[in-house]
Amino acid sequence: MNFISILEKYLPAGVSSTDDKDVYFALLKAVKEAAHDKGDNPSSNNKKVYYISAEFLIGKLLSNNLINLGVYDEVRDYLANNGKNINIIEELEPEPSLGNGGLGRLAACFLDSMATLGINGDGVGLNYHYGLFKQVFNANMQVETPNPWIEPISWLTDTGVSFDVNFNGFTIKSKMYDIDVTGYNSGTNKLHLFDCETVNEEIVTDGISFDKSNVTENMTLFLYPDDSDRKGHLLRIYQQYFMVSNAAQLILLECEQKGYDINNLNEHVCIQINDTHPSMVIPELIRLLVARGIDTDKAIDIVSKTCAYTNHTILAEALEKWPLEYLEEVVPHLVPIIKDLNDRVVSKYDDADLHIIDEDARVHMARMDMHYSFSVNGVAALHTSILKENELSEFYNIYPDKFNNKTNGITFRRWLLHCNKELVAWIDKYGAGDFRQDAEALKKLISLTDNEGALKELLDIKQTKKVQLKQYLQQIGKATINENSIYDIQIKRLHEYKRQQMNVLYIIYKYLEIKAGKIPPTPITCIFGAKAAPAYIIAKDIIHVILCLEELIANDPQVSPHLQVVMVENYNVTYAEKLIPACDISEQISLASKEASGTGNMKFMLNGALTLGTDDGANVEIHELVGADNIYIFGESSETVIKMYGDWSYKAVDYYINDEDIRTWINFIISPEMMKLGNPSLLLEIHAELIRKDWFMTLLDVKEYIKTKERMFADYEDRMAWAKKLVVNISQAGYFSSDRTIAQYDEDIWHVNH
Ligand code: 26V
Repeated sequence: MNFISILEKYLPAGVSSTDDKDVYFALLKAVKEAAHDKGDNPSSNNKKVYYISAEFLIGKLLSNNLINLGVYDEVRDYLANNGKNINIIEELEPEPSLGNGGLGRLAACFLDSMATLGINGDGVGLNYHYGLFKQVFNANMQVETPNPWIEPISWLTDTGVSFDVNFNGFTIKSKMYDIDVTGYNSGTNKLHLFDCETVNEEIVTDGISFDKSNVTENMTLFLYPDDSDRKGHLLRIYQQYFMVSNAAQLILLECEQKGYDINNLNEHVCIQINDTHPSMVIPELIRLLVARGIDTDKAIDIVSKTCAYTNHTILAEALEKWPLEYLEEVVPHLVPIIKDLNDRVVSKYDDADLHIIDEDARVHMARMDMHYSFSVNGVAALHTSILKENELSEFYNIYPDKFNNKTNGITFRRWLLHCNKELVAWIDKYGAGDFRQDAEALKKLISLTDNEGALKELLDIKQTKKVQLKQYLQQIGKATINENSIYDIQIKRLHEYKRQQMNVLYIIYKYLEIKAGKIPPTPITCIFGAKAAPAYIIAKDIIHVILCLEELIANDPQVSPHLQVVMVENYNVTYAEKLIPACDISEQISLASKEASGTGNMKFMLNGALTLGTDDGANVEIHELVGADNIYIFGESSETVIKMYGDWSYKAVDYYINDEDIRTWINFIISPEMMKLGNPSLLLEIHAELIRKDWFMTLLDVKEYIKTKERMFADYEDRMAWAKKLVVNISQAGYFSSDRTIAQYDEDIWHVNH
């Protein structure tokens, strides 16, 4: 295939006399054509996997596709020879925000790895026109606005495929759009995004407000709209059913087209249920099989052998439980099936914790998944063992063989080849370029810990990436940061369990130290990026405190040369690609036991940052791989934390009363200087929360956190010793390739190529 000749077809006036946006559109069309020419990944076993997910945080697609098609360098040079800069063209692509965070980004990495490994497998989700939302800051607060991303020429292809989805007394016709998923040196898969004909963008007014009950017009406007009330909950159920009914109909249609016998569906199809959002696919598929003449017992058996469930969180509030009454209102035709599934469980087990429908008539979606799937997996070793031993132990006891672990991973195409070309050149120079085929080849770099020249080059690369980030932040008018400072970065969804508020207490501590004349040897830049769910008040309060601190410190000439706080606006995948390569310190400070895995931690490690973290999620595995000297671990263990929840022994107020330092830092939040900058009632709210509740135990770990962070800053001063630690981290990052994760899913669960 000659990509440039395909491209030139779409540039009739020649590239140099075409404006940049039209060059982007021409590239997009050429990529679509080349992806099509590559052909689909074949189904060697007559089997296909469908990865159903409410979120696919795919990021921008142009350069990722050029890399996967193997033409990136050629295109970059061709554009450069014609006076165009590929980086500028890349910036013109709008980023879809079809996800919240890790779960959605993981789904995108998995699609990339499935295509790359030649696994016949497609993603199925929804085509949200305005995505999650676009975050803007106003008066030091988050404001939500729509994030439109679909342009007249886009990555979506209208397939012409449509299904009828029946609700309570009305039907919505779907439209299936496809996005090509190119594999690296491999064939093409698809991401199917369902939309509906009647959706109406005009009903959105005043930020992200719209009539939540107007389902025919609002179905695919936003991902997870504000679900603080009944109407919001109902809309989520409408969306979820719309997604899975389309998925189930598509799966059966494809099987029929291929002439498969649906009595053997499980031999041809595996459905991976990504968290509980697609769980209704189980009763829906049973319903469709029964409608095709299969008896109920047999249909349940087929579906149970076809579906596999992944759990991504142990937070009780995130495990979906829908009131039966809501399901009766939205999908009355599923209710008898769900009741039947529950009756079968009740007749076998007395233990109410195993029942799908509880005494308050709520349907526990994860329980339905565990009874009626053949595989249940967690996403990191610690997470899976907590599921087995604590959270889901009743299920593990009855289904020990269903439980398995699949430690998450990240695609090195996006998180190394695309975002850190300088580091790739260094890896190539030192003979580990095979990582493209086999990520474990990075281990070869370990010998460089004694190579002073290579270590210096590595530090220079980090410096280059830091300067690039500084220039970007300057160019967009966000901030001027000091490239000679330490970049300390916490980027992830805003949630109390992730403890951005603990980082806030560090900043207050450091601010007061500097005020008292204790100047750090190297200045520090603390960078945050996070969106808060629109209805999550405390998360929004934490953003407010961060932004107030940013302003306070920026305007304090005594402190600002030594400490800076920057919270980037509308943190997304594109931002992550710029922040991660520039980072020195990766903040992974969740309360132990609460972060199922984390995947940012892996991206930072791969790009030469050191982890400051608790022994939680995949940090535990990073810790084991790099050894205690090459990671900064602090805080109470998951066992202790679980025990403390069990006996209710954590009392935030005791720390506040008994520890003068802690009292000083917390009270600073409502100090006159902060109250002047911020909204007093919001500051008082978060102040009270930290003292009275602090459900995620910030004060338990804050002192050890500060101590460990200070040790890290001291260690940073010995540049060579620091560079050695970076080498150890990069060389051990191969395990976290999503190619490894996907190979394990295929070997243990899907059996598409294995
Ligand atoms: C969702 C919600 C929605 C309602 C408000 C509270 C709340 C809290 C947590 C969640 C999380 C949903 C699941 C999720 O995103 N899990 C993330 O999955 C990643 C990929 O496996 C994993 O790396 C992260 O640790 C995990 O938090």
